[in-house]
Amino acid sequence: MTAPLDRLPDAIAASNAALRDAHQYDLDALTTKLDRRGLDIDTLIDQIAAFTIAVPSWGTGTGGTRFARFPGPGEPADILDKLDDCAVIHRLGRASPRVSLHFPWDGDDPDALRQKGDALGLGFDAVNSNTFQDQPGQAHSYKHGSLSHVSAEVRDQAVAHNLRCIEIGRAIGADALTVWVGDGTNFPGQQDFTAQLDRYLEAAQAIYAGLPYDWRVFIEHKIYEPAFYSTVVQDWGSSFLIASALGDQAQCLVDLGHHAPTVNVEMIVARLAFAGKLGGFHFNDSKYGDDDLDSGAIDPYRLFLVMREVLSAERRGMTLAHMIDQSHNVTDPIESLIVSGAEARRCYAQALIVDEDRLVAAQADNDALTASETLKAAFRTDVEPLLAEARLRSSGAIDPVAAFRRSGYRAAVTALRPAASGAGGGIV
Ligand code: PSV
Ligand code: MN
Repeated sequence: MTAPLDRLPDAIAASNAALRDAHQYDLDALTTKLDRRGLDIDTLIDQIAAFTIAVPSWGTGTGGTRFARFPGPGEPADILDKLDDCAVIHRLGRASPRVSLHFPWDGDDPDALRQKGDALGLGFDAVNSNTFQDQPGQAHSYKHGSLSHVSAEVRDQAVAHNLRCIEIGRAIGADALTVWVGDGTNFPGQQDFTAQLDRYLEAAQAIYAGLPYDWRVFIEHKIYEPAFYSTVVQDWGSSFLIASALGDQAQCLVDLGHHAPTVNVEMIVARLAFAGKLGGFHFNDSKYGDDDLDSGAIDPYRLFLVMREVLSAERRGMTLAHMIDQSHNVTDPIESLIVSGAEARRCYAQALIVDEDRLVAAQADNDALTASETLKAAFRTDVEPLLAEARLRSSGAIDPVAAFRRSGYRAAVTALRPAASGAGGGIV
């Protein structure tokens, strides 16, 4: 029997053969259009290919809500299966050469992780620590918090876990740690806001002290959940304050879904970049709260506006970690992650073709309408042929989801992997 991953080359070749003529026609038409604007198609394709985004190991399994989880067929049984799925995503979409791991969800065996990554041609992005759940056999519970807990023993345990994440990360070639804690309160008066932050900071300093000199630590904020009244690191202001208190190797991570629905996230991104404290992203989309829906699924225009700020920060020399953080409840996670990587690239490509001179002139003239239309002109441009060509030039698929379905990968792994249990709710 053909090994699941070995099904991809033929599927990509057959799918591309069927689509190649139509793709070339579309690419030629777009080339003509962009040419009129003085934009060179090959330069754009190179820039698009250089934009990569890490996939989250935890996103390869079917996610769930607080109410239930409905696993799909062929769910990965362990981190090695997850990495196989990540390799599929990258081989088809060519946008995600790195994986972001989460510990202890992804075990504690750096050698096995590194070997598997090397065998699949995958690298590792920021590692994430989990001190928002208890693990079997754990000495102290995180029920009432972790880094900000009233008990020094709990805080020490959470710090030790973060230091272990750094150790594993070093062994697998990662160079950043993302810290998100669910610490907070459900009741006014449950904890003292100031004392809680003070304890958090002291614990975060102990983690920071264990950072290798060439590492960064990303502080991820989130408005609410699991705590509903107050959260210790609830907004970009707190994140900035913490990252500033820690030092130069600490930066802020913006998870797109971690803000109130009407908040101007692109402006937060711009502010953090201005302050030199923007470290990276967790891309996803949301309708109401931290929905963790697929990137660009709800508000692609906002993703585009965020990408403009990303591009602007990168043009000023900032190095940003682009990662996806999604929960796939009703789709095949591999397909969702392929499409999400492409959506991020699409918005990045649209940001690349913004007529910046026209925009600057409109701003100088206080011509709000022209300014807005200039952005929309880029956003309305169908850049799909550029994305497809970037994939094609790196041996990927013109239409990665079509090639994935043609490959029969999901059915092949379903035959090999144990069926997952759907019992219980909870996050991915
Ligand atoms: C919290 O909602 C979060 O965004 C953090 O990044 C966690 O690490 C991840 O989701 C866990 O699913
Ligand atoms: Mn996140």
